[in-house]
Amino acid sequence: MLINSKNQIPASEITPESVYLSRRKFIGQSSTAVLVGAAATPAIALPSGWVEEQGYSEGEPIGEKITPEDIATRYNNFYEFGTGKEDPSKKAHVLTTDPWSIEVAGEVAKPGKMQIEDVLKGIDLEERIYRLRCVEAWSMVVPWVGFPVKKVLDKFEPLGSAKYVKFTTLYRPKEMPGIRSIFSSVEFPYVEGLRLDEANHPLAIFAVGMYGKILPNQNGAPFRLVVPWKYGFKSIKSIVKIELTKREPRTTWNRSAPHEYGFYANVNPEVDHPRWSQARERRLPTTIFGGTIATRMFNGYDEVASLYEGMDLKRNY
Ligand SMILES: Nc1nc2c(c(=O)[nH]1)N[C@H]1C(S)=C(S)[C@@H](COP(=O)(O)O)O[C@H]1N2
Ligand SMILES: [Mo]
Repeated sequence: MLINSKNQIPASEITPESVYLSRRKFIGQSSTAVLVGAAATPAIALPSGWVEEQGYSEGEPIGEKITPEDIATRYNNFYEFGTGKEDPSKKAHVLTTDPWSIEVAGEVAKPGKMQIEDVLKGIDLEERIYRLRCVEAWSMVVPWVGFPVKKVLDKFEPLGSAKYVKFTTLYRPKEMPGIRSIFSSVEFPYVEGLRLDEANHPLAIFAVGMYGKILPNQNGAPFRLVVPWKYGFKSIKSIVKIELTKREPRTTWNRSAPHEYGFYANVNPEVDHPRWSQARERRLPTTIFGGTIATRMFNGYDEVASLYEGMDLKRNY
């Protein structure tokens, strides 16, 4: 299993010498890790040397290597910045991510809007090495820094009536040229959703970093979803709103082409996209020989299968 939650950041490794990575910092204190965004304390992310010490090997299954960082940060899908794979890395640097607030609404006992620093207060950061399988039939292996989605949801106390979670990306045309473009193929703001029990599964995380650093804008800074057993489009970036709902939310790709992109979007080699096979994938970086590997049910994360017991996954694609 591609998961490496052993790598919680030990407080003892958080030293003053920690590297400056951005204006935001991750601070570990006893059992807490706090993301602080104060102009007065321009600072770090993770302890210096932490990434190197991990070696990125323990959590890796045999034969699967971490995708080089420069590929994971330059080959992106983030349509708010354009539809080209290199558009996000070229254009997302203008995005302002500090300050950043997240609104939690709907079927919760404690709705409200919080600064990201407060949302993350008291939550431990972990490294999770996950496969990312795009519906376009390419994949990567990415070391995320994040924490279970459940930890955030629980703070707002979901009610018994909450059955789904709807996530919304920032809508800021001034900083997002893809939104202004007449060529855009989807509607904005980008919206995604999960069933509440899917969101509460321990493999579903919010990421605030990758490769031991603060999340680059093109990868969804400062706060994005990562659901490794589903096609990449479910892993919505730069989230500003989380809504607990009674009914299945209408999601961006499902709205734009319902027969091609379902609400569930579980990785499934047996259910082809109407225009191409999903049986195999190109693991990036692809060699000049262009080989592919077999795609696995749930992207290899079999432990989620019980979430779908009794469901026809061909119909609920
Ligand atoms: N807001 C938003 N989130 C998004 C997308 C997008 O266009 N807009 N693209 C999705 C798709 S199709 C994929 S494959 C992943 C890619 O994540 P990465 O660029 O970090 O690899 O982000 C997903 N999240
Ligand atoms: Mo994707």
